[in-house]
Amino acid sequence: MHRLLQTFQGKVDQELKELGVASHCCYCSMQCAIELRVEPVQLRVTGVQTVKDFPVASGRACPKGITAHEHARHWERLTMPLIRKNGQLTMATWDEALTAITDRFRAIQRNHGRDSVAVYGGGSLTNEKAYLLGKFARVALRTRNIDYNGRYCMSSAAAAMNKVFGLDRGMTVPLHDIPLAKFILVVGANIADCQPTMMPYFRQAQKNGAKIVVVDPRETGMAKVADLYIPIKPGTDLALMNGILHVMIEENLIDEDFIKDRTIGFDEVKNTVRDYPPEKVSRITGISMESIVKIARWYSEAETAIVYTARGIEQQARGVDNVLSCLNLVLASGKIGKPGCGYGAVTGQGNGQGGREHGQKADQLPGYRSIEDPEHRKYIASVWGVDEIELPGKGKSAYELFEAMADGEIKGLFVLASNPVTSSPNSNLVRKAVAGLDTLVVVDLFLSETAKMADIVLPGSAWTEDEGTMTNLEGRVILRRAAQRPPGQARLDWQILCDLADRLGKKQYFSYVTPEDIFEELRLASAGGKADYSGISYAKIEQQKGVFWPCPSDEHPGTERVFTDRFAHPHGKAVFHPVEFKEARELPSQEYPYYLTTGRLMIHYLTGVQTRRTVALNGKCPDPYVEMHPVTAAANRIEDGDWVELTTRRGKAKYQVKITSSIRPDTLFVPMHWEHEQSVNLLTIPELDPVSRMPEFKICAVSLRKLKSEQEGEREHEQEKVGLGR
Ligand SMILES: Nc1nc2c(c(=O)[nH]1)N[C@H]1C(S)=C(S)[C@@H](COP(=O)(O)OP(=O)(O)OC[C@H]3O[C@@H](n4cnc5c(=O)[nH]c(N)nc54)[C@H](O)[C@@H]3O)O[C@H]1N2
Ligand SMILES: Nc1nc2c(c(=O)[nH]1)N[C@H]1C(S)=C(S)[C@@H](COP(=O)(O)OP(=O)(O)OC[C@H]3O[C@@H](n4cnc5c(=O)[nH]c(N)nc54)[C@H](O)[C@@H]3O)O[C@H]1N2
Ligand code: SF4
Ligand SMILES: [Mo]
Repeated sequence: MHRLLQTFQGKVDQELKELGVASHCCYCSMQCAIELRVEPVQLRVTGVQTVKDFPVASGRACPKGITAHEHARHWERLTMPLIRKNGQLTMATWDEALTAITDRFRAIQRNHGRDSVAVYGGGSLTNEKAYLLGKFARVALRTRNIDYNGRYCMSSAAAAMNKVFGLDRGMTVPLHDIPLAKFILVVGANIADCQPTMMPYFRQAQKNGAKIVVVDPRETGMAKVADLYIPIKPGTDLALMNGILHVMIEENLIDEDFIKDRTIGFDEVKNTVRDYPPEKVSRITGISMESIVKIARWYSEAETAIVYTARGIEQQARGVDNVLSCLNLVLASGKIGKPGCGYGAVTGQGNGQGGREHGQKADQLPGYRSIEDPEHRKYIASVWGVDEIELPGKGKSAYELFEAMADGEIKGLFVLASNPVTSSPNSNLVRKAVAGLDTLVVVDLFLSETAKMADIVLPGSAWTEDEGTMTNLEGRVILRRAAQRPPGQARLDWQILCDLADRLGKKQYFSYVTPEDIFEELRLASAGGKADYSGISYAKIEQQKGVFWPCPSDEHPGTERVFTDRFAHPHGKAVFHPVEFKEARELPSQEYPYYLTTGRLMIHYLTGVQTRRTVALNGKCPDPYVEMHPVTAAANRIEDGDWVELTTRRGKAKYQVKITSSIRPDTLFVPMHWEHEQSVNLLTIPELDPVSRMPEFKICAVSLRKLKSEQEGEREHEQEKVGLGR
């Protein structure tokens, strides 16, 4: 029976007018459960319904979820392979395209070494595809250079959690613990816009008596629900956290027993934070001493508490240290490993969590194994049936891959499900680097900015077409079923990888009949690793409505709460890390007088390739803009709707102004959801965190110039669109 029809068994409604297929929204890390309504003759998805009896969002979905099926059948969807001929992307057969890719990659690798071809993945891929992409790089291409967009996303939080806990599972407790917390600290996370269906958990917590504190330079939707909103100066959160801990120590508010029994390294942190009295921290952060003391007391006095962080503090060149400063607080409070207590790095992409566990990161092998650990290498080599010495070592991180392309060290690039020309910092350099490649291959649904620059574009599969598992922000592994076939000649991503591996002479390692076969191999590969999925199966996921990893055996129910009696380091303790405040790399100056920060809007998703093609969403917000405080606007004689040119040391871009008092007067905000000359990454700084290699998307110095009129702005804007591409 066709795989799609197996999916429908037992779900066919009475009159066979519509089928219901269990799935999860393709966008953010909540992975809200939805049912795809499918017209059964042509197997066409006609709509989406929310699902009440699935935990996580319990019948809720945001406007993106309700319309998430639309882009999959947008008229611009790629349906044929394309090859660049005489400068133009031209329709081609699969045979031509796959032959061209293998011939060109082989020639590059022959002439410049195996590592001269790089692979770049994404966090919207299912676990099966992410796993397969890692294996494809290491076994089929045998290159060390594979990384993915999660480097720009979760890498700082992941590195900090690994240092402190010995394990990176985004959230240490499930969402249903939020209403149990009596205090919640949210640092640099705009959950109201980025995980909208999580908000009812916070409201419930407040009803149960919780106090919520939100730290953000913008008074976001999240900040508006807070009991205390802290409009922090960008880049100074670490000082604030050290200051809060200073007060907790001074006022004897720490949990001495927990520190003694379950942690190591507190004394050094104590010495460090001695230097962060409220007066000093208030000067650095712009936050009142009263607020600093209040947070320390609220946190300590509450019986239960959870701290959440997201990209606001993580996407900085001190992102790891920023998270470490938050984790020092968590450990000193002793509020972790118990119901209603813990920490969460709020994962971003649909499979941001699983995408970083199974091998598309430069230094990782499946199951969160290290590519530099001889035992780990040996195990994965045995699962894959290759010799350990054939496995390449650790490769370059995302932005460093583009630097290596600019230097001519990397000459070929294979991109699956990401738009890095738009989403990388300092895109002027990235554009040049990519334009200089010998061969760029992009597998996507649309001609994204990156795909437009490719030599070969392959039409891949949308989320409604591919079966597979995703791991949500809680660490819950869920399953999406396929509901329709890819349009035209588009193919399933995993089959494309298998076809290419076959042509590269590696067929025996890539023989799968279904995604479930890939998952079965992933289970084995993850067995005994930190992210152990070996006890998870498709059937169990359906039965239990998701399974939390680690889940090391068939009998194991999965692990909702981690660290209940020990942390994941071999000694079982959590480790404090002293961290000192340092200013951001670029501070406002006379020439560039404001901070520029970047982030998200509820209506759009990442580089907007999908949501800008969804009429109901795009209609609400078709163009980017810059948010500016009324005081800043007045100082520059700017009115709402005026056009300005923003300039940083790296580039220029033009935006319409939206005046709002919800932002600090010293800070401008531009959302990241647009490509080409509207992309804010023309302006961002490629300063990287020394440990996580995360770029500083959240802070650089910017100047603004008012354009004479809206027309002038628009005309220049139109003119610059011409002539893009390769
Ligand atoms: N609607 C929508 N939802 C999404 C996404 C999307 O594109 N659209 N993307 C998904 C992905 S991949 C991710 S990673 C997540 C991101 O989720 P978030 O990290 O919550 O979102 P951002 O808007 O990037 O940044 C959060 C906040 O950080 C603040 N910030 C900036 N600088 C600082 C600072 O120095 N200190 C502090 N404390 N805060 C600062 C910004 O003002 C912003 O409000 O969202 C996911 N969900
Ligand atoms: N300035 C600034 N830049 C940022 C950030 C920021 O906050 N500020 N945030 C960073 C973060 S957190 C992230 S996660 C990155 C994200 O950056 P990107 O990875 O560039 O994000 P997307 O826009 O989701 O790109 C996904 C592409 O894959 C395609 N696609 C989606 N699903 C599939 C699939 O299943 N198969 C195939 N073949 N294609 C698919 C889509 O059409 C789209 O073109 O951006 C980073 N860049
Ligand atoms: S975008 Fe996120 S919150 Fe909205 S429906 Fe999709 S998974 Fe749920
Ligand atoms: Mo992200």
